[in-house]
Amino acid sequence: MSDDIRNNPPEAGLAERAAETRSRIEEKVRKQFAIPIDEATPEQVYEAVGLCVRDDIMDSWITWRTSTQRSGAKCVIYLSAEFLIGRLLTNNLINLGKYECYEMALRELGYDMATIEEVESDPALGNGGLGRLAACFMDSLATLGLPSMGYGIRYEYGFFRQEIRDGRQVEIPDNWAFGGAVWETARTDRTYEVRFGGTVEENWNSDGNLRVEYRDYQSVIAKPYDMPVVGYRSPYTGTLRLWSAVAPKQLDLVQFNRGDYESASADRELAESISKVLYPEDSHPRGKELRLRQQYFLVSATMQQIVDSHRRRNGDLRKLPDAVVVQINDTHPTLAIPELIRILIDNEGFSWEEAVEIAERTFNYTNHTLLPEALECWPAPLMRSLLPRIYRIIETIDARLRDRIWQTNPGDADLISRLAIIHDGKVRMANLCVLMSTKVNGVSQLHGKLLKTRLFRDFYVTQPEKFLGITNGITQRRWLAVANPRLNSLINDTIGEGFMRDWTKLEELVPYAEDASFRQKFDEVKRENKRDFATWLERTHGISIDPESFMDVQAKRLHEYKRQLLKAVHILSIYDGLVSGRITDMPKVSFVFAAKAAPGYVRAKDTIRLINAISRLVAGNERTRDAMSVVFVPNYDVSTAQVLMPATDLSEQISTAGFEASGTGNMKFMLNGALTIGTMDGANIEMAEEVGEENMFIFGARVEEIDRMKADHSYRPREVAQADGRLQKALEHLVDGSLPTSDNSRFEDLYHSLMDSDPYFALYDFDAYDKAFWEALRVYGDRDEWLRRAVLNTARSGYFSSDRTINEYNEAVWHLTPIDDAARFDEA
Ligand code: 4GP
Repeated sequence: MSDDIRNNPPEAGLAERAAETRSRIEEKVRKQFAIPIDEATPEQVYEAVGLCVRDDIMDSWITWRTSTQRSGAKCVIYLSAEFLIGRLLTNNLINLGKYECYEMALRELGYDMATIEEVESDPALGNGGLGRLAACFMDSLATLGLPSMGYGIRYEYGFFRQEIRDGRQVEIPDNWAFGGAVWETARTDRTYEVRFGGTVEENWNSDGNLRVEYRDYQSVIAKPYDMPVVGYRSPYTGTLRLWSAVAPKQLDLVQFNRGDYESASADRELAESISKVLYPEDSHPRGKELRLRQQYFLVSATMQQIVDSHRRRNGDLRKLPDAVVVQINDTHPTLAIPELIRILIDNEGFSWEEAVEIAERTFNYTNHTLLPEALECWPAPLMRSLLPRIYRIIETIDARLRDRIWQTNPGDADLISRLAIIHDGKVRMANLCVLMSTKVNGVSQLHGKLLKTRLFRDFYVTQPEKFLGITNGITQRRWLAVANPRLNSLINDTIGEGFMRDWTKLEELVPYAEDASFRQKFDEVKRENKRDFATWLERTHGISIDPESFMDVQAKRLHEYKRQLLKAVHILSIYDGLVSGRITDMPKVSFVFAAKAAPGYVRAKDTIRLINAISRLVAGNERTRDAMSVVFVPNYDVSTAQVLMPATDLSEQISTAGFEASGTGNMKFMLNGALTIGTMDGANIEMAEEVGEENMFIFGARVEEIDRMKADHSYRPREVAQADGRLQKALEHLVDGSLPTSDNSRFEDLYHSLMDSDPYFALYDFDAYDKAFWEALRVYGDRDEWLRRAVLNTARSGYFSSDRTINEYNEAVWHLTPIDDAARFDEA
């Protein structure tokens, strides 16, 4: 990245501030590593810089934390098993308004900021969509000055690092702690005990009070690490608190001295395994005991701490819902609900009714997927033995629910079986969340509607006021200012920098879509970003790509409903067309994929193998290799997205209608001036409303059509394939041995999944996709028209700011008071 991109003209004082920063960095290197700066490695310089930035943050962090706590202002707790935060150095510097200063200081020390930025590891403490959303939300909460804390788990190993060997995904453990750990502060003064297993005895005293005795349990200590969340030019610094599990005692010395080394450290290992690894699953939960332990560990430590702080500060726990509102991010933290009830009854002496009433006013739940197989259900026996007291509480909630339904709908056993929390030997987490939450929201308007009409219909009928849709958003700070400094500067120079805090101001760019000289500059930004991406790809993965080619990108988790397979089969049809001479006039296209597959999801991993085989097929044929290329970018993570999205021309958002809850990648591409080829699914629908359908390439079956086919079983994928020669021929590659694989394996399972059932209607939408794709290439041929639409996409993306999303949550769900605007400052 060139030096001046992120910089406005040097202001008065910048040189002095840079000089001061420079000596602070030098000093930090000396104190931290006992060496002069000229002996420091880039890793040491990174750490020193990180620590200086952290020092810059500390005062405001302490001030705001203590003053919001003292004032008793209501605070939102964002409870999430995942926070995909990405690298923090550049983001924090931009939000603090100190990027130029540090960049200049580093330059004077002989370092280039880009080199230092890349030293930082990307903490992959999440699997995908909902984890990244949580990170965008934290940024917006701090920027908007809304009192907030995020609570999650400090997994030692985050999401696996993906390597591609012989065309296959290989999962490598990813220990992120170096580099990322610069930002955290261990809070040894705030530890909590979390109990597992054992037995529970409930005794009623003669005065009618319940006494609960816990025996023979195993305990683990939850130790918090706090990370500051720096808002954009905001005085308010939020906190992300991540719990790490440690054994209650270091080592059993008696056992150890007896020579029983294994038992002596067994407890410790079991305890620490809890925060060892993030489960790399999103839509295929396996009933794993460790996963359940992780979930309870997170919520127990969090709820104990919340109750504790509230009691200390406020005294009256009845007022807890006035001071704290908890947002449950997907069902993973559901046990927070029975855990709060447990604490209130067992530790604080509340009655069942009081405890339940407090809990019902405290929690809200966000759902992120309609896939029924992704809704968590735990085997009741597992929960009963691992969390006996919690299971008892859930049983009581369930029994009372059943009684209520029996009274309102006598004899309706079906309704009971649909709404029950414990059913068929399983504990249904979503039902528990919906029942006990004040508000339940979907993450786009379509998804919100489908929650009401499909997934939670029975709940909706009785409590319609509970349900709403709040469309997701992304932070423009990371996804524009950090990821695309060139476009950021261009917009800054054109309409001023107000859009960083108020993204609706991007609208002011709309007239510039008609301005040829602006379009020219917009085009140049994209071209340079493509060159940067090509350089990065070569340097990082040794993969070459033509930066002059049309960049057609599908980057997201690998899942059948997202239909990477539709895209792959379509590429095969283009290959055939080029080889046979049917296609003659096509600009050079790079088809780029980036996706991780859940390790146990065979079909998803096979799709990666297929894409890599197509890549080799295309590269091996002289009629295709100069016309197109297929590139699989390994290890898709936040940092990869930051270089890939600004370089993209066409964004692939082609899920089967009714399956993608919202999508947020779609918004990031749009903001960065890509045009979208997509179905009417998730937030794509709202993108079409904002930018106009004519500025996207919308195709394919709508939700109603898909629903109809599912209901009447009328869909015959094989007939669709047989009726279309191109499709038939493209599909044959999967089984005829023409695709080069290292072990001559073929793709029979993928082939049959499409031909025999095609549950995601990929073949059904093939022809519509094909037409939309060629229309996209036609428009791309008309540079002015393409650029006009690209500018409009950026200009009309303001609605998708996570600031807007957070404001909606606040108005409809949380009701927090922002920290006084007058206290804000513009310059650091
Ligand atoms: C994802 C959804 O698949 C995606 O549509 C949505 O944009 C995102 O959550 C954030 O709301 N779901 C998950 C998951 O990440 O694990 O279910």
